[in-house]
Amino acid sequence: MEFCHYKWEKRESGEDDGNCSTEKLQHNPRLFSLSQWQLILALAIRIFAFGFFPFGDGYSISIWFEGTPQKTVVWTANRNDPPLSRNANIVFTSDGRLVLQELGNQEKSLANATQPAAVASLLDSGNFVLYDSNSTIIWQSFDYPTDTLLPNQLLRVRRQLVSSSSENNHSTGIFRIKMQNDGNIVLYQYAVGIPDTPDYAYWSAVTNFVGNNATLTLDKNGRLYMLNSTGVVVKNITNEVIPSDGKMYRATIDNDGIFRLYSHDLGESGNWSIEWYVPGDVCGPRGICGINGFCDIQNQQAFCTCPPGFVFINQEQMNLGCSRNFTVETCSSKNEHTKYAIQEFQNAILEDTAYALLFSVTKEECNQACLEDCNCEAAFYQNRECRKQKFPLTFWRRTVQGDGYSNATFVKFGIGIDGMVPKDIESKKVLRMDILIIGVACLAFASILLAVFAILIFRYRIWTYKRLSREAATDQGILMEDVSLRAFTYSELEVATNGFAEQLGRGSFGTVFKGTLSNGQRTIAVKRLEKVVVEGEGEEEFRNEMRSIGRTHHKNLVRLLGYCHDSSNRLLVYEYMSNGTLANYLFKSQVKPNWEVRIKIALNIARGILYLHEECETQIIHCDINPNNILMDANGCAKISDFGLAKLLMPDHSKTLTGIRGTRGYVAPEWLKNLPITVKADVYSFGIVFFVNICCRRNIDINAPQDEVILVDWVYDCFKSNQVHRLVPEEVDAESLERMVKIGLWCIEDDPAARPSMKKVIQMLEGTVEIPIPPCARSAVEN
Ligand SMILES: *[C@@H]1O[C@H](CO)[C@@H](O)[C@H](O)[C@H]1NC(C)=O
Ligand SMILES: *[C@@H]1O[C@H](CO)[C@@H](O)[C@H](O)[C@H]1NC(C)=O
Ligand SMILES: *[C@@H]1O[C@H](CO)[C@@H](O)[C@H](O)[C@H]1NC(C)=O
Ligand SMILES: *[C@@H]1O[C@H](CO)[C@@H](O)[C@H](O)[C@H]1NC(C)=O
Ligand SMILES: *[C@@H]1O[C@H](CO)[C@@H](O)[C@H](O)[C@H]1NC(C)=O
Ligand SMILES: *[C@@H]1O[C@H](CO)[C@@H](O)[C@H](O)[C@H]1NC(C)=O
Ligand SMILES: *[C@@H]1O[C@H](CO)[C@@H](O)[C@H](O)[C@H]1NC(C)=O
Ligand SMILES: *[C@@H]1O[C@H](CO)[C@@H](O)[C@H](O)[C@H]1NC(C)=O
Ligand SMILES: CC(=O)N[C@H]1CO[C@H](CO)[C@@H](O)[C@@H]1O
Repeated sequence: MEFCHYKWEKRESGEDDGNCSTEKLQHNPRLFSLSQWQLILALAIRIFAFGFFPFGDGYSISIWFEGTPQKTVVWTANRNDPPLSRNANIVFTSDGRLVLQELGNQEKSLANATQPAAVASLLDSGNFVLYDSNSTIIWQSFDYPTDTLLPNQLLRVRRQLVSSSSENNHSTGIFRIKMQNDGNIVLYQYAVGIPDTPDYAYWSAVTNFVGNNATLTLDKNGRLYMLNSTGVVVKNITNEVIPSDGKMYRATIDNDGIFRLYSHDLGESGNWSIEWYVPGDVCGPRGICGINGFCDIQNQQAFCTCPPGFVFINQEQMNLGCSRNFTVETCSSKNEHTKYAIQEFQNAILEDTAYALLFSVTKEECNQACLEDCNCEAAFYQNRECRKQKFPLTFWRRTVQGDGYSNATFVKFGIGIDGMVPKDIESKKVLRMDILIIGVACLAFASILLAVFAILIFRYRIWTYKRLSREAATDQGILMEDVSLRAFTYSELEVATNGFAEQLGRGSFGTVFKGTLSNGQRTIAVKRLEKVVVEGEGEEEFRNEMRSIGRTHHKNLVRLLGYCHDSSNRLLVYEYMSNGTLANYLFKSQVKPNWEVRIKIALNIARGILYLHEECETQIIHCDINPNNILMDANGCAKISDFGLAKLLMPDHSKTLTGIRGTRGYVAPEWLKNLPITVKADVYSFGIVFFVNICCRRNIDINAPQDEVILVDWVYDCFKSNQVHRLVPEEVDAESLERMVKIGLWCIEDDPAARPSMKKVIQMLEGTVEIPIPPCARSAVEN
């Protein structure tokens, strides 16, 4: 096989493309028949160009729209490389490689084709392709998108577009849009090490479980849609468009994190016009103003500012966020001269990481509470709740009016000394004067002063030491009180529940009643504990336990608002979950939740358990996860309740127990075998709840045919006989279903060590890791 060795040089600025001979201007010009080019143009329609594009003080190798006045770049090779010098060349070597040669630098590959290429060509679609000698495509730029998707380009599963760092610099920026293998299209913050988890996502097309190997594509009419693995349109992302021949389209994730669909009239000299974009809120892209930075909206654009006392870490790169421009005194070294000022940011929300919550307070009270608490650095006020925060603040932004959050007011407490006037410089001056005076004094009265100082300093130290430790203890006390919850009296709760009139349900730990607080403004659920029988369990221990539960804040956990410990009565006050238990939701509701909803619920539950196991201050093993203590809120979000209660009955998890805890059918085999209980016991219970949830039927259904009575046995049989489709009431994607069944089977492995951690379970549910075939070592444990 013979290959030609051609090269072409970078395009000189201002040089007229018309210099190329007509022979070069053929449709889809083939690189191997040309030499000494400036750039390759897909000239039949004169839309795209490939070659050296001005970048910084040099060039980048790019593909751009030649047919528009803006010369918009759509692809860049080795996008994170520094600008190329004038003497760089693109060389198509005689052995069929496309490389970059630059004086003094190592040769660099531009296309990683596995075989030698015979022909390179820029197609009219803007795709730069390499063919082998049989005219088969062996490499194409469309497979390695940067920030732009062009018509007929496919964004395949697990591929993503990553934004550019600025309009004129196409190195990777801080946002990305990913085609996930669960079929979802998600916008995430981008940086090395940031995983595909909802914590970093800021928009999704909510197309999960459309199926596997789905592909996002843009068609020539500017319509974005998804194809399944067989090439059938399964989901339209943008609405129907009126076909138009005279328009060019591109979909770009811009450097401001917004994914936009643009159009441009062919032959027109105007700008690109925006056809569609997500998210709708310019402050929506997560991380746009970095940590502590506030994203404001000005002229419909995101505008970053720093709170008082903070400055941009880098004025040129506001997404790095803000840092303090003076040192803060810690709570324990509080001195009387420190003053605090407050700045209110209206209609602002942030990622809530409150360390303390106050309920039923006014804005003024919230403001005052933060001012008086030396631990409080900011507070977030919404729905009569005051959430005290510490720096750093994340995802802090102005809300768009009318999105339901607009009533939220963020109250920021700038911290300063003597009313926000930083004294650093002044106090340094004073210090220097002191040194000078002491120096002179020392010369005069050296020995006497030294002796006196020694005694004084020694005494002062002891005194300050004592004072500091006392203060630290008080501060600790304040903090504990804040975090701990409201302590109710029995009669208060009797009134709130109207004499325990309306029973909501009975759980393993007691009966739950509905009630209201603050003159009917807040609905609550009061749980009367009935089985707390640990001998000698004093009020203090009970309160400590309540505090530790009260410190848990997670969107998939039911929040504890307060408690009551009056003589023999122990009651817990929880937020009210209007849509009842998961059990009722699955088995009793008129319209059964669909597959997607059920998967979402499984993820909610898994995230709540993960928080208990790994993310809260002290690890909490739930011990009784079942569909009756998973509750649904008004938005269809599942939340776990009753966590932390097992400890009240059974203070030492590592000891073996005489009675079986937990709910029949949901307990892990180690409970029966008197083995130590670990977090993996919860993973087992989760596995059972998971099957109940995805199969939408009871764990034990006596009305079912005999071999289907016990759900997990039936699941196991169906999995072995390749009939998992029988498990779900509706038609679902077979591969997704099989994956789900495998996840559940891993969770209910007999051997606790073989069960995955909740973190792993979530990764499997999100489809970010492969799921091996479970060993199915489950012996028939009949509880
Ligand atoms: C392009 O942006 C990257 C990342 O922000 C930066 O490191 C690089 O210096 C920039 N290059 C030029 C030529 O401005
Ligand atoms: C080609 O592969 C090399 C080494 O694996 C890598 O450094 C380079 O970024 C790749 N280039 C492209 C264009 O994918
Ligand atoms: C081209 O096709 C022929 C016949 O189909 C085959 O033998 C040969 O290996 C192919 N060459 C390449 C580079 O794929
Ligand atoms: C999805 O793609 C993988 C490899 O990329 C392949 O093994 C699998 O069979 C595909 N699944 C479907 C349903 O096409
Ligand atoms: C997508 O939109 C096209 C054109 O409006 C329509 O024909 C098709 O049925 C839609 N497909 C889906 C899956 O909604
Ligand atoms: C294109 O947009 C830029 C900035 O948005 C503006 O300055 C310019 O006037 C526009 N050009 C045309 C032809 O509309
Ligand atoms: C800190 O920043 C503020 C403006 O935000 C400025 O007025 C003040 O002088 C700065 N203080 C120091 C010590 O740099
Ligand atoms: C919650 O319950 C109400 C009333 O029963 C119902 O109308 C609503 O659809 C439910 N919401 C969800 C998300 O299930
Ligand atoms: C705290 C706050 O801003 N509350 C406002 C919520 O919205 C109502 C009605 O728009 C206002 O009256 C409140 O002042």
